[in-house]
Formats: sequence, structure tokens, C-alpha cells
Amino acid sequence: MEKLLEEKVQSLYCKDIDSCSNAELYVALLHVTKETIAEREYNTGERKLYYISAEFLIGKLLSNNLINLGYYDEVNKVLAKHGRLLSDIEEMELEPSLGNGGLGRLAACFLDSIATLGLAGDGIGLNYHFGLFEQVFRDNLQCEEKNVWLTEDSWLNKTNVEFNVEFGKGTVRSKLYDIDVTGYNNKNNRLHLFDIETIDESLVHEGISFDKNDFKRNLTLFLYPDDSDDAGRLLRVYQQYFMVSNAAQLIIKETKERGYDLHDLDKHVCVQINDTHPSMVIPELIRLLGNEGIEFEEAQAIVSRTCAYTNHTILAEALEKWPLMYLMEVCPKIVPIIFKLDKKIAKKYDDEDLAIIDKWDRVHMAHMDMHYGYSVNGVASLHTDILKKNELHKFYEIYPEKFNNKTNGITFRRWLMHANPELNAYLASLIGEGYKKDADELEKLLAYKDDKKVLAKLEEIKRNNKLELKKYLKETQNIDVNENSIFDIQVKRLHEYKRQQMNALYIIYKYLDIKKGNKPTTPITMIFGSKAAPAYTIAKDIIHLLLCLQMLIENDPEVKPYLRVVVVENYNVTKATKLIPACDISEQISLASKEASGTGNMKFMLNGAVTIGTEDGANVEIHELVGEENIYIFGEESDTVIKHYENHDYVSRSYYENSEVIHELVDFIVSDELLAIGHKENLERLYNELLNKDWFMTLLDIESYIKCKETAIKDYEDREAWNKKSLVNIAKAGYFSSDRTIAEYNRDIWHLK
Ligand code: 26V
Repeated sequence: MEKLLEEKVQSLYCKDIDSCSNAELYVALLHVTKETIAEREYNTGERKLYYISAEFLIGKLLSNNLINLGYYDEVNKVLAKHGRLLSDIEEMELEPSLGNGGLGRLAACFLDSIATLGLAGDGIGLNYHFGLFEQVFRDNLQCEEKNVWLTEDSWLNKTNVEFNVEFGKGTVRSKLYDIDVTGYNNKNNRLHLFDIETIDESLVHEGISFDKNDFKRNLTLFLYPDDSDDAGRLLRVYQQYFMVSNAAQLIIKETKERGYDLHDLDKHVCVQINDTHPSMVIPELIRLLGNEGIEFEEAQAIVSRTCAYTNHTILAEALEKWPLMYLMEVCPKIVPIIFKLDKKIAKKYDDEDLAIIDKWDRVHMAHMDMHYGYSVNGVASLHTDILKKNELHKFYEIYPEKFNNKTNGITFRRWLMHANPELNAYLASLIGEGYKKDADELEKLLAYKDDKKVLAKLEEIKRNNKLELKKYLKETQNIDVNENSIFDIQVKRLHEYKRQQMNALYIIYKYLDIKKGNKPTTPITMIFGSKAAPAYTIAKDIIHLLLCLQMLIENDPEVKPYLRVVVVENYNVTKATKLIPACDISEQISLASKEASGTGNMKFMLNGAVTIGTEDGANVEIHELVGEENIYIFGEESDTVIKHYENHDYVSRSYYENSEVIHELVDFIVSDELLAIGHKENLERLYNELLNKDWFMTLLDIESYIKCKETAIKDYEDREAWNKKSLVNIAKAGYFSSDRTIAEYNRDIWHLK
């Protein structure tokens, strides 16, 4: 590697390594790594998977590719010889933000595991030029800016593949860019990102605003543009049809090139539909098979044996239903096919709840997937149970054999080996390298659960990671945190169901308690990171409250030594890799039944954080694995919550009126102290929301949450006992390797050889 790098900097800049800037070294390393990747083979197989997803939150790729190629340690050494750090060079890489959160990051972890397991499987998505917005705080409010990530030197490879995509109002020419996906000690796959030839970045004016009507120039500018107005929603349909039409054309082209008969498509191709964004691939594939001379009934049967659907949410508002009018404008050619698919169902089942097109002429994308795909899976055991029992019960009754669970996972290459090199090295020295290929081997760590030396070492590693984070927060946000405090972290998208507002109420509780003279033995640092959708008003108000609390405490010398609030700006994959290894308490406090799985919960556990959480999503499985004494569970369970919704009997105001504590905490949102810092309009709106709506039942669980968190904080004082909990969490995290998840997808759904 040293020689390759020396030659590269020579040829690019006529310099030696020592005289290169970090930016130059990054570009040189990018080229060397890409060339090394190009020397490896691609996975092939009788049957090939296409994982279609509107989001692939891949994060920076340099370190991960080096890990997967087996050059990570070597490159670190070479750079160290020249007095340089790979972590500094990595700072030069721009992070693509091609995803919103969990769903997109899951797709990225899956690509890593698919390649690592040696399976032939490519991703298909869109090449958003600015991805998800960059979050900037101004005046304690979230503002949005475009996120630039495309530069001349990048991981994208140009290809010669181009297709026509016909919309109702004209045809666009697509262009395909590929990013190679490296398997860990294995061959490569590809991430295919489609773009349009006529894209025009100059359409973007201030922040993230742009002309939403000109689809020939704006189609791939942003990920999920603001869907609070019709133009935004319509553009989303344009993006979706563009994605699946390209996907279907690519699948047919490659299948022919591989020498197979399209009548046998399902024997050689398998399509995983990641949430409903790519659902139109079903009618589009049927249409294209029709063009190839296969009549409708047969084409439909072939496609139904090819496509499988993953559901990622039970939130009704997140299940896509597109007005037929939109589809007629965007993709008129598949509308007759959707009609036919709907008619077949209507003939068989006289039940509006099962219809594809409802009486308001809305097309239910998930219904199309369930009727015309061969597999429907949820993403955690509780989630799949709720789908079967409640949300999708009628579909489960007619297609019980299609339903299955695939509990999510995360790639340990990024979330342990890259994010936490010190822990990774220590684990390898204790239990050998085996866990890197077989994550279950992490359980070998349990043999050391009473070993004082090991427990002390885990504590030392955690402290070093806190010091690293402290340095980073100082450099990036000029905030000085106390490395000897408890790091309590909630990082995830901002949504009311995730209940960051409940955590904010805890901060208020603690603040007032300290003011009363009850000082915590160990100081607490509450860290948040989250983006709110630009049009999601209450979510933005919650960010405002957190920023106001941060400011209130920063300016209060009485409280500051004991309690701090840090709101990290622009939370993304890069920041996650710095935050997660430094965490003591992992906040997973969604309203039970609402978080399909969560994957941050798994990343924290793997890095030795102890979870405080509800019995929701994959928390339930974490709880089962680590046992009662190694997790802090609170709050009402999903059955109770679901009943509250069914009976419409949750009234937040009565909790407020019946509890002095709750009363005091909620009132503080509009106290003189906070109004002096924040905006009346935002704080009052949030206050009223909690009192009059509180759709996600914050006040139902707040008291049990406070009690539980106080117990956790008290338990932290016995450091050895705490370190033991941390050890058990690491040891039991093996189940959440995405290698396990992908092996299950392959065993039960894909059947790739
Ligand atoms: C989408 C929307 C769109 C409209 C308004 C509100 C709303 C709320 C949530 C969503 C989520 C869409 C799907 C999604 O991202 N699901 C996440 O998938 C992760 C990977 O399976 C999983 O870990 C998370 O629990 C789940 O929320």
C-alpha cells in the first residue's frame, strides 16, 4: 500500500506523501482504494437479488472499504509513519446523505452483509445531488441547507447504461452511476444509482427551496422533497416511477445478458421492495414483460414469484396511498395494469380494506405488494406480530404463508471495527478474531464477566472514547463536556413517537431537582442529535425546546457542573460513529408499538452502552437476550397502548391535572426562564400540543421513565456492576449482526446460491 500511495501522490500532484495536504492524501487514497477494488471479482449466481430502495445511507466509505479489503491496519501504519492519521484524512471525505434514517442505513448495512456473505445482490436507488438537507441551528431553531457531496473525485463510477423513462408529460433519459460495494474479505457487488441527464443544480435557490414543477431538471436534486404540498408529493411519485422503471429495465437487460429466458425470470431474479417506495416495480415489470411478448396473466404470475416486500412501519400516515390522478400524470402506462391488478382482487374479495384502489381513487401501495408479492416481512419480532394481529391482519388471514419476520441487524464492520477500534482490538485480544466473521462468538466474552481486570479495561476504553468525543465537540461546536460525567445519548430522527419531548421533560425534572439542592453524585451529560422533517412543525418545536434547555443550563453556574445538554448539529452517519462508542446510557424510549425495530439500539449495545427503553421494536429482543439486570425497561406495553388507541381513552390533560410533578414539568416549557431564551410561539405550541393532543402519549409514561432513569443513574455509581452490564450487552450483541439478518433473508426469501 505504501508504494501504491507514493506512486499515486507522485502522479497526481508530483509530491511525496509528507508534502501532501490531508485533502490531497484523501483523493490519492480514494484512487488507490478504487483501483484495488476494481481488481476484485463481482459476485455471480444462478439467481440474483436486486434490493430496490429510495434510500441508501451509506456514509463515508474510505475506512469501511479499507477494512473490507483488509488494508485498514496497513494504511493506518503507513500514514502513522508519516506522522498522519487516517481519521484526519477521513474528515476530508464528504458524507453522502442518501437516506433519512433507519430505513436507509439498514439498506447500507444490508449491502455490506450481502457482499460479505458472497451473495450476488445489487442495490438500486437514486443519485440525489443534495440528498437529505444539512441541519444548521440559528437562533435555537433548525434551518435547512443543501448537502453537497458530489465532487469530481468520488466513489461513483460512470457507466454506459442509459434508458428512456416515459412520463405522461415527456420522456427523460437516465444515466447510471455505480458505487462498488466491497464484501469483507470477499468479492464485490454494486450499488446502482440512477440520475437524469438533464438535471440542473442551479434550480436550487435559498436553503433547500427549488422549482418543484420542472421534473426534467429537478428529479434527482433532493431526497424526498418536502411533501407538505401537492407539488412535493407529485415529485415524489416522479422519483419513484423513475427509480423503478430504470430498475425494471436494468433487470431485464441483465437477465437477457446472463442468457436466461424471461419466462424464467423468477428463477434468476429476486426483487426486494424496501418499504413501499419501490412498489411500482410490480406493474412496471409486468408492463415490460408484456413488451417482450409475455401475456398479462403469465407476466403477473412471474412477477409475483419475483417480488418480496419489507414493511418498515406501522404508522398509518407513513403507508403510501397515491391519488390515481398522480399516477395518471406521472406514469399513465402502468395505470391500466394497476386497474387490472385491482379488478382481480375486487373479484375475489368483496372487502374495501383489501382493495388496491379505494373508493376515493387512492392507490394503496402496500396492498399491491401484499397481493402480488410472495413474501411480506416485518423488521423485528414484535413488529411482525403487530402486523399480523392488527395493522395487516386481513392480509395475514388470506396469505399466512407470505408473512415472516426478519429482525434487523447492523454491520459490525462499521459499527464496531471502524467506530470503536480500541474496543475491537481489545475484544480480539481476549476472544480471538472469530467474531469478525461469526458474530455469535462475541458470547465468549461472557467468560470474563467477573474478571475485574477486563471490566476495568472496558471502563478505560469507554473513557477514552468519551475523551475523543469531548475533543470533537470542542472542535466542531465549541462545547466543553465533562468526560467524567454520564453520557446519556438519544440520537435518531425527530418524531413525536420517538418521544425526545419526554427526555426533555426529564431534563426539566433534573434541572428543577438540582435547583432544589439535590445534586447528582456523578454529573450527567444529555446528548441529542436529530433532524426534523422541514415541514414537521411540532418536531421543530421540540428541537427548539432542547436548544433552549441547552442554553438555559449553559448560563446557569449552579446547575451546569451537574447537568449539561448538548444538541449535536447535523446528526449523520459520521457523527453517529463518534457518538455511539462514547455512550453510557442509550435512550430507546418510543411509545410501545410505534418503533418498528430501531437499529441505533443495536449499535449502542454493541459498543457497551446500557439501554433505557420501552418494550418496543427490537428493544424487546435486546431485553430477552441481556436479561432483566442488564437493561432498564419502563412504560406501558404495546397491548395497552394499542387498546388506548382503539378505545380513544387517552386524555393527556387528565395526567397533567392529576399529577403535581407532571404539572410542574409541562408548565416549565412556558416558564419565564424559557420564554426569556426561546420563542413564545414555538414553546406555547408545544405546550398546547402536550396538553391537548399528545398523540404519542408522553404523559402516560413520563413518571415511570423518570423513576427508571433515576435508578439507572444510581446504579452507575457501582462502576464494576455497571461495567458488567456493559460487558453482557457487548457479548449478547452478536444476534444483531446484519450478517445474521441477511443469512435469514436468503434462507427464507431469496434462496440465492
Ligand atoms: C415515515 C413517515 C413519513 C410521513 C410522516 C411520518 C412518517 C413517520 C415514519 C416514517 C418511517 C418510514 C419507514 C422507516 O423509516 N422505518 C424505519 O425503518 C427502520 C429499519 O427497518 C426501523 O429500524 C425503524 O424502527 C423504522 O421506523
